[in-house]
Amino acid sequence: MRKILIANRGEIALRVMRSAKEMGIATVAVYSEADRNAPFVKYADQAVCIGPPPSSQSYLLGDKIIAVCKELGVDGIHPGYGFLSENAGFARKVKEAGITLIGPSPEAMEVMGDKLSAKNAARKYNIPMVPGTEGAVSDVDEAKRTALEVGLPVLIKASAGGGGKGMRIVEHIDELGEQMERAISEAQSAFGDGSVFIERYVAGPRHIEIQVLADNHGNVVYLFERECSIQRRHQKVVEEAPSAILTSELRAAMGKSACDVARSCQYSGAGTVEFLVDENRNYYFLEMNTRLQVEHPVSEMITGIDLVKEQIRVARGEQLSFTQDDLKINGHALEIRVYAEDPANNFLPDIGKLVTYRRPMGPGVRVDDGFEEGMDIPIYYDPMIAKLITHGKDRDEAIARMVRAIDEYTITGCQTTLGFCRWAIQHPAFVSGDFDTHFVKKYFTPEVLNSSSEEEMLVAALTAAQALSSKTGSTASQSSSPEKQVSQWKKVRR
Ligand code: MV4
Repeated sequence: MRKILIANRGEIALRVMRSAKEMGIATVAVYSEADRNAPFVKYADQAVCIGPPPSSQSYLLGDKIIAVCKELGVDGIHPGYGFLSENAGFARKVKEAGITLIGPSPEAMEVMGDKLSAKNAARKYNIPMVPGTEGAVSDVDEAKRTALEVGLPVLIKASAGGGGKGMRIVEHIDELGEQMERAISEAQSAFGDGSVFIERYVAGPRHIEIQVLADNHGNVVYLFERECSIQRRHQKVVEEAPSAILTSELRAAMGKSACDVARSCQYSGAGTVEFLVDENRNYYFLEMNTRLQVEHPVSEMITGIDLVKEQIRVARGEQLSFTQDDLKINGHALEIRVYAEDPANNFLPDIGKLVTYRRPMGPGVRVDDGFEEGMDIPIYYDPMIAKLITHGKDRDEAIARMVRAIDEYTITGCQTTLGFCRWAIQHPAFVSGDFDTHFVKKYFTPEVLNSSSEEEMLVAALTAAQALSSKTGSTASQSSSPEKQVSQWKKVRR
């Protein structure tokens, strides 16, 4: 593999190119008109504009991307995450064009893309799963029998869904029929597939996922877990590795189960197996993501493995460069996602221009981003500005580093989730490790972000400054009240 095309944008395109460069592989970027000046376009050895800003007219045009590959003599495609990364149809076309997709086979994508077929493949390996229906249900009486058998509440899940899409909770048996009809018609219109299934609802679970790597020589290894319970409406906020609650026994058992899930679909490359862990530390397989995930850096930090390089090695037909016994957990890593969203305003996207953009630096800090100061954040895509990752000798050091790095980060021009993440990782429940997937819902209100003491101090300081400047006639702003200046200051702060 001498030249690869990255069928993606932003931070992940740049991240993939960096590993390719270290391996002596040439890189090709494809970009939309909205991304003309993006760092990933400048970083690539070659770059081709493939269309207007909407991803349906650019980043999702598989045929056009394959045509670019043929024109430029590209022999591998890295799809990143999102866009075409889990599209089996695209994977098949890439293969037919004689190009290597850096990812699993179309068949593995298909098996794991459908949640019921994923569970059925995994069942042959005795992997723990939440009790529920084995196949799709459309008969209300059958659904009721299952619900009573496994115990209420239950969840109705769309087989073609995933990541929380198309889920419905049912508390009372007499709601089941109506909810099922709704779930089926919703799934039909959202995914073109109305298959739904039922599972017992696990009430306060943790979301823990295992990173796996498999080559085409029968080697399958796990790179430990990522704790992803701190999320908001299925959007992850903080990720860490390792999890504060896994014992080495549980880690080994979940790791083996994850490798078995990979074996069940003859997986190849990097993948993630998602589990729920309940309050008694029982674990249940949920689904497998057949791509490199956003939060992969925390696994890289604690293992020292470059996951993108391993993906490329596997795609070239090589063996993994290490065995399970070579792997050990080194320290602790945290990642926060920095979004251009306003936590004070229901996390509405707050896109705009990055007027000031200064990254944190120093020991144990990694920033994966795709922006430079002065750039506009395009409205067409996910508003993630950056991933901020810290590594420390233990969890306390990783948290302290993250707080310090957040405080060094200077972003003005739009609201960001930096302050929200700072609040989350300093919350007593997070610090103690005693939290579940309901953390944000349980503890967050917009008020927690305007620390009133901080505000009062600022008002006092500005009042003093104004009193002073009116006496001396100096240049300090005299036009607005201290309260207004504080609110303006808070707006531009980060
Ligand atoms: C569940 C569950 C409780 N019980 N399944 C949401 C994402 C998708 N991968 C599966 N999800 C869940 N499945 C049963 N049987 C709770 C969730 C869930 C969740 C899972 C992981 C992280 C955050 C979550 C937030 C709400 C619900």
